[in-house]
Order: sequence, then C-alpha cells, then structure tokens
Amino acid sequence: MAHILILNGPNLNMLGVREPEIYGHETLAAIEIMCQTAAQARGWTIDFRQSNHEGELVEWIQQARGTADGLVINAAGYTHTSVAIHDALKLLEVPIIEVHLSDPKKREAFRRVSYVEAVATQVIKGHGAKGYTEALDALARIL
Ligand code: DHK
Repeated sequence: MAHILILNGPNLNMLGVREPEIYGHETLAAIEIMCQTAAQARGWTIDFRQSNHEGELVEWIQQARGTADGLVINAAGYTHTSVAIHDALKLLEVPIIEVHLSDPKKREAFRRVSYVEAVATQVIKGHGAKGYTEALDALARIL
C-alpha cells in the first residue's frame, strides 16, 4: 500500500474564488476529495496539505523522506522563486510529480522558470483540477 504526500503552495487555499478563468471553479477541498477517491480505489493513503509559507513546505518535504512513497507538488508561486524548495526536493528518493492547474509556460514570462521541474520525475500542467488525479495515475505507472 503506497502512501502519497500531496503538497499545495501559496494561494491555492483560495481556489474557487481565485481567478476562476485561469484556475477553474473547483475548491482545494473538492480537489482533495477527488484525490482521496482516486487513492482509495488503488488502496493508497494520501496526506493532502496546503501552506502559504515556504519554510513549512520545506519542512513537510524533509519529513517525506522515508515516510512517503511518492510526492505530488503544486508549489504555486514558489515554483518560480524557491531554491529552498528545489533543494529540499533533491533530498527525496521517491518519484515527484509537479502539477499546475494552468500552464505557466503559456502565461507571463516570470512564470516560465520552474525550480521544481529540474527535480520532478514528470510535469502535468494545464489540465485543471484533473491534473491532480492524473498525477496519481502517473505515480501508479512509476511505482
Ligand atoms: C498556481 C499558482 O499559484 C501560480 O503562481 C503558478 C499555478 C501556476 C497553477 O497553475 O496551478 O504560476
């Protein structure tokens, strides 16, 4: 039975009201239910978390060492800025799936750099909320 950590970065707690034309109408709570359902169907457990704080995300990634079989991460705005999250992800020896609701490469120039991409096993972007369950599908193929 696999245990998967799903991490969400800043402002993703505002999904549903935050620029729905870009991020969709689903709330983060709805996405968590989608992930719980998909994980249960595989007999997996998931730990689904969100933080607006870079250091908290770094600590959760560090704690995933030895406890999680895979990581799904939408680092949100920190994707484009955080060397600290990049360095923490390098500590993991399990598959890492980077997820974005939108496709940042098709948006403003400052979103084109991802510090997560270089350490990710796979990137899923631009598929809205279903990108999260696609990330679990990707982990199932890898694990
Ligand atoms: C979410 C964010 O909050 C942005 O800062 C990223 C990402 C894109 C998303 O599409 O899920 O640039």
